[in-house]
Amino acid sequence: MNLDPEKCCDSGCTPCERDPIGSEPRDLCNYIGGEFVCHSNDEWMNVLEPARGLRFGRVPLSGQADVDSAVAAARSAQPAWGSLSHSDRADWLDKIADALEEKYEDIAALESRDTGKPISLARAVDAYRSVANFRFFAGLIRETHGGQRERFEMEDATNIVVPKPVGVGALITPWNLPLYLLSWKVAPAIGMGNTVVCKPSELTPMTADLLMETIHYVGLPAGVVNLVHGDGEGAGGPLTAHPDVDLVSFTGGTETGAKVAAAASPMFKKLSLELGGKNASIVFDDCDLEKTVGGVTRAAFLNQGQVCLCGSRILVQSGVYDEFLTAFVNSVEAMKIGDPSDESTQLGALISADHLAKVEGYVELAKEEGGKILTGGYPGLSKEFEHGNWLAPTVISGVSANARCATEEIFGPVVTIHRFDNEDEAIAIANNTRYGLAGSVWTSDLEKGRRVAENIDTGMVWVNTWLHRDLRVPFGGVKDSGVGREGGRWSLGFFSEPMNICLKHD
Ligand code: TXE
Repeated sequence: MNLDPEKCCDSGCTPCERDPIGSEPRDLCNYIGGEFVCHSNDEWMNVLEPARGLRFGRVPLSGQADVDSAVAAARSAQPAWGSLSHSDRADWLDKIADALEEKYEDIAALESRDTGKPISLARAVDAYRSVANFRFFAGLIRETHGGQRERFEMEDATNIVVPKPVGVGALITPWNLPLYLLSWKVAPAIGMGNTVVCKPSELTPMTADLLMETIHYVGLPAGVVNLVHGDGEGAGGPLTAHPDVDLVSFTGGTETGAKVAAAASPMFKKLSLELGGKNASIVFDDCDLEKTVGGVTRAAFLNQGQVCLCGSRILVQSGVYDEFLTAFVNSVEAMKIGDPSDESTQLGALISADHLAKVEGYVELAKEEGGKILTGGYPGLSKEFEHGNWLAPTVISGVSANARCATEEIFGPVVTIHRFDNEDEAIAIANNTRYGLAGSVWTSDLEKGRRVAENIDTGMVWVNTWLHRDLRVPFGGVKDSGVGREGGRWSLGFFSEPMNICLKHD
C-alpha cells in the first residue's frame, strides 16, 4: 500500500505541525512512513512531570486507523530493508548510535523529567545504555555475519542455516526505562532485517519521540521504524492483534503480558514477554558486610524500586541479621530524595499518582500482615514538589515470607526483610513467589554463591553484585516473569527465522 504523501492513513490525517523539542507544553505526533503525522482522532493525554505534577506535553491517544497506517508503512518497507546486507544494516545502527550520542545530555534531561528519576541515573543508565544498545548490536551482527549462519555437513550433503527476517514487529515498552528498553528492541529487530512499529508507554513518551527525531535526522529509509503513541486499549491492543504483525516483543506488567499473549498466540505470532519480578537478595553470614549493604541498598531502591530486576525481598542469615539490619536502615536513611534535576539526588519521584497509590496500598497491607515499618513515610520537600508522587524508601520487617506484600510485585521503594538459618531455607523462601526473573547472593564463598544461584528458579542471578550487565548474555525470566530471552545472540535468534537449506552432493 503506497502512503499518499498528503495523508498518512485512510482517515486522512495530515503531516504534523511539530513543536520543536524543548517547547512547552509540547504536543507529540506519531512517526509513520518517515513522516511525523497527526493521529486520526482528537484524543490526547497529558504528559506530567512525576516530580512536580506539572503538564509539559500531550501525547496522542491513537486508534486503529493509526495502527493500520503504521503497520502498512512497515510492511511496504520490509522487503527492501530485509534485502540489505547485514553489514549495511549494522552501519545504520552505528549511524543512529552516533546521532544519539550527540544528544546524550538531552536524553538524560528528558528522561529524568519524564520519569522522575534522578538525572545522574538517567545519564549513567538510560542515556548510556540507549547508545550502547545500538552499538552493541551493530557489532554483534557484523561479528556473526548477520546471525547464526551455521553449516552441518553430511557425507552426501551440506546443510546451510540462513537467519531470515521475521517481517513486521510490534515493540511495546513500559515507563520505567523508556529509551533503554525501546532501543534494546529496535536495534536487533531492524538489524536482523525486520521493520517495526513501536508503542512506548503513554506515561513516558518523550525519549521515544527523541529517537524518532534522531532516526529521521540520520535518514533511515521510510517505514523501517514507525511509532504510534497511545494507551493499551487504543493502540497497544490493536497493534498486538493486527493480522499483519508477525512478531511481538513486550516488556511490562505480568497482567498486561497475559493480555498480549492472548491476542498474539492464536495468530502464531513470534512472542517475547519480559514481565514483572519479585526478586530476592540473599545475604549470608560470611558476606563482606559493607559491600553487601551498599549493593543490597542499590538493588532495592535504584530508580525508586521501579526496575523489574530490583531486590524487593531481602533474606538475611541469622548470624548477621541484627548487624546487617542496623547498617542497612542507616544506609537507606542516608539516601538523598528530591529534585531529580539535582546532581546529588539519589531517589526521585514515582511515575504517577496512580502508581504511588498502588505502592502505598502495599505499605498499608504490610502493616495489616503484621509488618513493622523500620523506616519510610514521606520526604519533607519544598512547595515546588507538593504535587509530585513522593514516597521515602520503606523497609518492612516482621511479615511472613508467604505474605502478599512479600510475594506480589510492588514495583516501588518498598522492601521486606526476612531472616533465615540455612541455605535450603533461603532457597525455599526465594522460590516462594509466582515470579522468576532475577536475584542476588552475597557471600565470600563463590562456590556457595554459584550453588545457591543455580537453585533459584529465575532467569538470572548476580553473586556479590547486582545489575552488572554483559549485553551478550540471555536476559529474561521464568514462571510469571515472562517467556523467552533477549540479549546477545538470543535477540538475534528471536528477531529472525532460521531457515535450513540442504544441498545434496553428487
Ligand atoms: O505496565 P503495562 P504499567 C509492572 C509493574 C507495574 C505494572 C503495570 O508492577 O505496576 O507492571 O505497569 C502497553 N495490549 N511493570 O501499567 O500496563 C502500555 O501502553 C498491548 C514491570 O506501566 O504492562 C505500555 O506501553 N499493550 C515492567 C506497556 O504495555 C498494552 C516495567 C506496558 O504497560 C496493553 C513496567 C494491551 N492490552 C511495569 N495494555 C518490567 N518488567 O520492567 C497496556 N499496554
